[in-house]
Amino acid sequence: VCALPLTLVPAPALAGGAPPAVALGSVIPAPVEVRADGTSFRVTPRTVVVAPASARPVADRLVEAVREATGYRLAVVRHAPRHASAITLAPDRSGGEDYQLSVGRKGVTIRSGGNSGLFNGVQTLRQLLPLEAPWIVAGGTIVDRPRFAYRGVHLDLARHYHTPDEVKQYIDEISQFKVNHLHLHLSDDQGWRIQIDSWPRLTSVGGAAGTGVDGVGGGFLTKAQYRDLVRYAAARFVTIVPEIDMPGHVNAAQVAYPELTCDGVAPPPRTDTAVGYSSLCIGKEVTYQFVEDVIRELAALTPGPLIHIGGDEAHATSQADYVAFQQRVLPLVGKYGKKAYGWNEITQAPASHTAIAQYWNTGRTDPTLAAAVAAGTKVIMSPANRAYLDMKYDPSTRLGLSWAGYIEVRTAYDWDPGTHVAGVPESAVLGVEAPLWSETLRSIEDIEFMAFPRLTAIAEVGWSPSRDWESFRTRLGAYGPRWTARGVGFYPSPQIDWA
Ligand code: TNX
Repeated sequence: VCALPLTLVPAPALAGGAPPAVALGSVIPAPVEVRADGTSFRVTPRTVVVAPASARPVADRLVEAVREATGYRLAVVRHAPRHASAITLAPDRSGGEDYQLSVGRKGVTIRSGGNSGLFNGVQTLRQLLPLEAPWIVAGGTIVDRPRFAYRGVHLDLARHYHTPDEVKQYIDEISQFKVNHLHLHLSDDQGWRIQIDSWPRLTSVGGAAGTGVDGVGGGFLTKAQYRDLVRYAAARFVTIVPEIDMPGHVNAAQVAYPELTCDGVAPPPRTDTAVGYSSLCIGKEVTYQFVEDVIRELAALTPGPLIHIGGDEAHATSQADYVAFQQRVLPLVGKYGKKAYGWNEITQAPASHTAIAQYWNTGRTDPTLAAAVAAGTKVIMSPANRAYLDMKYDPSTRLGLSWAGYIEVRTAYDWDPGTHVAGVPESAVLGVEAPLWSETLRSIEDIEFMAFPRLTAIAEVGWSPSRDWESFRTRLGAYGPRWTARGVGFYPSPQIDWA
C-alpha cells in the first residue's frame, strides 16, 4: 500500500511491450490505496465488457468512454468467453460508492456494491487509459472510497441562462471527477428559469428574452427539459438539486406577479448585478400560497432528496421577518417529502436544525452556524474564498468577480472541510460544493474556463482522505492534454507544469 506520492511511480514495462503511459495512481481525485504490481493490460477491439443485467447502465457508459478514447466499440456480454480479454463489472458487498479496481494481464475487474461505485471505478479507468494508442493500462489494484458523501457543483442559470445542452456538457465533465451533485440556481432578481404550472407568468415574463445580466440571454427549462436533465444526470450518478431563492433575490417573480410585493406594485425588471434589494412580503398569505405551490411542483420534478430554498442576502427583509418566514417555509419542504437545504443564513431560524446549511461565508468562525450544528444542522462547505468558481484566478482574469479574493488552484486545494469552521466538526459536514455564479459568464466556454482546473481541486478535497499538493499538481499537469483533446478550454494556471 503506497502513500500518495509513491502512487506516481510508473509501472515497469512488460517484457517486449510498450510501457503503460499512465501510472496506476495518476488519477484525480487521488484514490485511497494504490498498489502497482508491474503487470499491465492492453485494451483491444476484441476486449469485451462483462456485466450482469443490473450493471448494464454502467456498462453502457464504459463502452461510450472506451469508444471516445480508442474508437473501439466493445461488446457487452453477461459472461466472458474463455480466455477473453475482458473488462468486468462485478457487484460485491461493499458500500455503494466504494469500488475496487484490479488490472492484470488478462483483464480489468471493477467491483462495487452499487452501480454508483462501479461508475466511479469506470471514471478511474478512463483516466488510466492513455491519451493515445497503444491502449495499455498499468497493472495492480486500487481500493477507493469517498471521504464525503456529497461532492457537488452549483450552476447559476438565473443571471445568465444556460441551455440544457450546455448543462449536459458540464455534467459530462464534472462526473469524471466523481462529483455527484449538481445544484441548479433557478431563480434570482434577473430571471426565473423553471416552468411552474400554477404560476405561468414566472417563466413567460421572468424567463423572457433579455432576462439576464446586461439584458443578455433569457430562457427557461420546461418541465420536460428539466426531467430530461434529471435523467441525463442520474445516468452519470449525478443528483440534481433545484434551488428557488427566497425571501430575497425575487425581483423577477415580483415583476411577473406584483401581488408578491407588499404594496402590490410591480417593480421594474432588473438586469444589473446588485443584490439584497428584493424581498417577498412576509406578512401576506399569498406569499405562502406561492411558496408552497413552487415547492410542491419542484418536489414532484425531483427524485433526489434535497430542495434548496436559497435564503441568502435577504437584506431587504428584517431579521424578525426572515426568521418568521423560514420557520414557516423550511417545514414546507418536509411536507412534500424532501429535506430542506439553504445558504447558511437559514441557521438563524430554529427550523434549520433538521435542515442542511451551505456555508458560503469567508470566515473561520460563525457562531450562528456553530450553534445550529450543535442542535443538529448538517453542513455543506462552499467557503467563497476557496470554493467559488466565479472568483477570478488573479487580477488579470477576463471573467469573474473578486469580492471573496482571487482563487488560484492551490488556494482552492489547500483547505480542509472537516476543520474549516470552528464548531463545525467533520461529523457535521456532508461534503463540499463549488458554486459557479454566472453574472459574467455567457457560454459553456466561459463555464469551463472558470471551472477547470479549479474544480478538480475541490473534487479532491471532497473525495480523497488527505491532500498532497505536489502529488496533485503532478497529476493535474498530466491531465491537461485530456481537456485539450476534448476541446475543454481550461485556464492554464502558472502553478502547474502542464504536460
Ligand atoms: C453572492 S453567494 C451571492 C450571489 C452572487 C455571488 C457572486 C450567495 C449565496 N449569494 O447572489 O451571485 O455572491 O459571487
